[in-house]
Amino acid sequence: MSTTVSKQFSTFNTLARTGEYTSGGNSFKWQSTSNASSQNDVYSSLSYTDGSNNTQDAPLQVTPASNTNWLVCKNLDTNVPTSATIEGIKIYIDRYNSFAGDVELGNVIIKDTGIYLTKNGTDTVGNNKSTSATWASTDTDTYVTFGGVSDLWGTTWTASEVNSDNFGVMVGPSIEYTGLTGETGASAKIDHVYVEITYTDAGSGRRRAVFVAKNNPDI
Ligand SMILES: [Ca+2]
Repeated sequence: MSTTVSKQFSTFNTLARTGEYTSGGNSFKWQSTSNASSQNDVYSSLSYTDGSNNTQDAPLQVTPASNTNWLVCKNLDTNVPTSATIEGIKIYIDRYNSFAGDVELGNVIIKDTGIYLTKNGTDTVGNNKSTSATWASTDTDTYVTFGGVSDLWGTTWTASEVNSDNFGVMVGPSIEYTGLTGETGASAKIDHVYVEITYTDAGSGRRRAVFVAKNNPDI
């Protein structure tokens, strides 16, 4: 019998992404990253900053769509039994694009381009679960999900790997806009990211069998 547990990430950071939009050392980075730890309409959002994360004048336009930094969410606050077999991993993300649109200036478009798990907190592993979805322009406090109860994202997992402080998910969208000045990406908002892990634990099943035998003299 499988068990599914819902777990919260406790460490969040922004991380440069290969091939992302950069100019003069500036890039779109996630700010206030720990705001993604709970669903409370307090968000992590992008800002166009230099290598020291000081805000810079954003490019006049970004077209075609270009990738931004990863938001890395890792370090679960509870542990899967070390004897367990991991059956599936499902990621929940509550996010939206707060840019309302402007008939003269255009629009800011935010799309999923990378949704990966990570084992070491810095490198992607397995499959990209992005379907290139465009982020909705209103916050409905609903979650989009990636993976599932029997989905290992195209790789293998041990309990110790998901228990590692560096296990997590890397969320990297693209940004695109034309005809605007100083769009920093602040309309890209992530409210909450969490994970469900499904596992079977043969070890606990054996322990239950021993308990029955010791308490039944007929066995
Ligand atoms: Ca939040």
